[in-house]
Amino acid sequence: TSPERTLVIVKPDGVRRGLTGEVLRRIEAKGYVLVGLRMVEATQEQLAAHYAEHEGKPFYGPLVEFMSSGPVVVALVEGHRVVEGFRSLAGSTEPTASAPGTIRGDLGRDWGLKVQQNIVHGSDSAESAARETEIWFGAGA
Ligand code: YYY
Ligand code: MG
Repeated sequence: TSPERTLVIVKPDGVRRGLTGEVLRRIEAKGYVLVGLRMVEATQEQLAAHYAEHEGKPFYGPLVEFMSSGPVVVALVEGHRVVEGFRSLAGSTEPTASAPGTIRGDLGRDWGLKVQQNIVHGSDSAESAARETEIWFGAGA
């Protein structure tokens, strides 16, 4: 079987704060391989598809607005158990509660806003990764 892949997004807060290189550095330092990389202004269609599971939740509107607030950097990352591995590198959803050593724990904090600006997204399963890869890189990536 081919190595597992995950879909990583450096969110607008991460790009604005100049943390894109730091996030990619941590991915590469862990030994994962970047197999796709692009900077984009996310469309409403991409965000609606990407966050379909959260539609109707109180943070959904602020989340889509935040994700549209500037460019994002989308990376396709490959490696054995990389889905679980990148979630571990990223830390938990709330930056304040994320363990030091993780991206969100080291670099993120709670800003008292309606939505967690937590620097990165990482797919939560191989199935999600395949679905998200098509959204951001198109079919056949
Ligand atoms: O996978 P992960 O990003 O850690 O969290 P999800 O539960 O998938 O939520 C996606 C995204 O939504 C999260 O990164 C921040 C935001 N969010 C929020 O602002 N407040 C919540 N209570 C839950 C999620
Ligand atoms: Mg998620």
